[in-house]
Amino acid sequence: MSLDPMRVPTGASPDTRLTATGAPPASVSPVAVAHTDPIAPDALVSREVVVSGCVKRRYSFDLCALMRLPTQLTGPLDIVCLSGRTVRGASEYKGVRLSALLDVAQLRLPHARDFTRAFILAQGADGYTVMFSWHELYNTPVGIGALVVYERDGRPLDDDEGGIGLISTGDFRVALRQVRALKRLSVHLAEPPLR
Ligand SMILES: Nc1nc2c(c(=O)[nH]1)N[C@H]1C(S)=C(S)[C@@H](COP(=O)(O)O)O[C@H]1N2
Ligand SMILES: [Mo]
Repeated sequence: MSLDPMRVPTGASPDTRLTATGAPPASVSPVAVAHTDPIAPDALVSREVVVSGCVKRRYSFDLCALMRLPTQLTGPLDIVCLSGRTVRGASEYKGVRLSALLDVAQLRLPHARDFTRAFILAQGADGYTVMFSWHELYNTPVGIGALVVYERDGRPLDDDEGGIGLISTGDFRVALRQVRALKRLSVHLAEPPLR
């Protein structure tokens, strides 16, 4: 099955604005463990993002390559951590859809329907890793706001801000899937359960 008919939406328009809607529930904490914010190490910076794993073409996107893809703008956004602490507010991030990078690299699947169990791991320079499912990215509104970003409030993300990053504007707690210094997007297939 071709992925194209299921893309959401088809043909991204340049400079589309996304605005997060809806308030988070009282608690979105999925686990009962204490959450502490890691200390930002120095020189944690990314200048290119590698797309690897189950793809037809392993692909490396530097800033120029990202800027050739259709631009997306977030609109005002509060970056809130799991604890409820606001890490920062931003009036706008600029970037491109995570799915646009995947569309360039193209998923490599043993069987056409295997996209239903595909997932993507997004990893920062320090190893910080978050996950998106194919369905989230292509079959829910989350995919519209899952962006690889390179600019905030009209200025490029400095080295001390990690350079290229990732953000998911549809999340309740945006800080968690905000990956500073995004280095790698790897595509995987979950193992089907044994019968
Ligand atoms: N690469 C990387 N990104 C990360 C983290 C991290 O440890 N490494 N921590 C996350 C968490 S828990 C929070 S609260 C925010 C903190 O935002 P900041 O590092 O941009 O200030 O980054 C998120 N992104
Ligand atoms: Mo955090």
